[in-house]
Amino acid sequence: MEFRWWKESVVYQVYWRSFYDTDGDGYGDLRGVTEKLDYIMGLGVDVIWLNPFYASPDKDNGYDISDYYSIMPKAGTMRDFEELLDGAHRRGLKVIMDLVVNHTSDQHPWFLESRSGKESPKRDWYIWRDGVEGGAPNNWRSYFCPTAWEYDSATDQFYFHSFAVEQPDLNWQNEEMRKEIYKMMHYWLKKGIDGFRLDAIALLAKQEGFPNAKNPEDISYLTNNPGVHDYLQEMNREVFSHYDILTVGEVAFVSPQEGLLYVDEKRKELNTLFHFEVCDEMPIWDLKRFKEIQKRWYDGLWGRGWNSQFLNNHDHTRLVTRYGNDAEYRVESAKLFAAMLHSLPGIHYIYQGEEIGMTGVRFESIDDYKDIAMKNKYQELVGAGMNAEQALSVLQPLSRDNSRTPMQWNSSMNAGFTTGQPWIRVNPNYKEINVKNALNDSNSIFYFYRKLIELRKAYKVFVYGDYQSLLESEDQMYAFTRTYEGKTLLFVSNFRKSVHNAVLPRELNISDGRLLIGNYERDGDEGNTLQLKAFEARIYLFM
Ligand code: TEU
Repeated sequence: MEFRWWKESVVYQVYWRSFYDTDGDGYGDLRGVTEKLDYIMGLGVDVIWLNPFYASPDKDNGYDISDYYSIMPKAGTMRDFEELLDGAHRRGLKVIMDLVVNHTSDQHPWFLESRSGKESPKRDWYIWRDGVEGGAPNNWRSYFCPTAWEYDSATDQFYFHSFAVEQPDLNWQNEEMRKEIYKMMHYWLKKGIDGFRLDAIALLAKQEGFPNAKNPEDISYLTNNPGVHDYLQEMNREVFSHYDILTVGEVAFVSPQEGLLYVDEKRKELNTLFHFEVCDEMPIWDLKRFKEIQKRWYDGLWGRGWNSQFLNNHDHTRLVTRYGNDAEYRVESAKLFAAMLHSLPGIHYIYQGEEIGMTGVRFESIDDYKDIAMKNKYQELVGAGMNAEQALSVLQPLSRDNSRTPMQWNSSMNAGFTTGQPWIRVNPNYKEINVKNALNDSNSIFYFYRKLIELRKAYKVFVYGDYQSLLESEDQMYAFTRTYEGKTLLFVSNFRKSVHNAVLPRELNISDGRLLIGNYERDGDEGNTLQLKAFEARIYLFM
């Protein structure tokens, strides 16, 4: 496989609006990211992924863009961005931008023009259809609404939206529109950014004729439709191939075979993808299933395309709360998941706050939640007759706001995030869980992440090693090896809350290996039987 810098990278995701506020308006901002670059660099990561900060009415926290060329005032100015980019580059950090090209805001001038009349030159830049029998053109749901169509009385037609009503989908069949998008991509790349995280990129092509779905609840009809690869190959040819960048696309509802088509190095589309077999499709931790997913994706991609590893982001409840243990074993489980993800094949993504073991939240009132997806769903459930309290408790565990609360810097007011009124409530546990405490404790989750990243730099086997799963029949223990150029890395772990023995294959004699890192004090295990404590994880190296 070809060498590319991003294969060896660790990415740190900055949800800027919740990261650090420098002007007291209650929103994090780009200057806040710049101020914290030394902190980010201190973790040892290589790349920063910034969530969208383009001009936007902000109905979906920046994923509804109204001008691709300017910056949302909450985030700052173009100058602020240039300073951030410059500060990052001076520290050897790369910056990738989140880019949303499946849809725009309904306030984007293109859409306003498109909406203005059937004869508008931009009519075809979006997807307009006549209704059927007085209703929507078909029975599809959108990600955020019970229907994917919005009626517009001005022209007596419906427009299509895969997400919120305020996020009309662009019509990728329109070549003029595609050219405008490519031009805009060049604009940012020429500014010197190091790549894109491509939002909802597998949604670009729509099903021909928009046929009714048998089961409208299964929204996989929105994604991975014929034609999507033509657009991505064109995008690569027109834009990506001219730069040495990282492109990572969101590709939901695909098998590894389908996923490979997006990232196969020979096909020249994207560098890597986020598949959602874990984060979207595995609501609670299921190790057996996780192992099976890892194996299938490894078999599907390895040697041909590059995978990504993550267990949370701004859309998914924080990993200790959702998959680990956010009470008694918060620190142990956070470290276990970190060691596991970091040892698996693919780029490792860290979502801000994960490195200090931040947890999800449970706000008491729907008014404390800000997420449009949750709010819409709440309305839908209550509208269908569910009582309000129950609707809230059904939606709380997976609300996207679980991961969007402000970064916890210290134990002062608002966790040191802002001197103003934070746009979303701070997690009440900030007095205990915060960066300052983490940096003062040599045993903290933060330093564990940092060590893992150092190890990746020191031993290429973390990046390039072939993967082999062990202890396959165990459903509460995960062990695997990675092997590369005569070195073998062994990851071994216990997901129980109690002590358990791991019996490794005979040839893996612990006494021959070196413990690189573990989340408990080293003990005296020898031979091939390891006694692992609650949520214990170790990584050994054999050479
Ligand atoms: O998310 C795309 C999307 O909806 C799924 O792939 C995702 O896993 C979702 O959360 C389902 O649970 C992207 C952004 O990450 C998200 O924040 C935006 O709201 C969305 O696109 C629309 O732009």
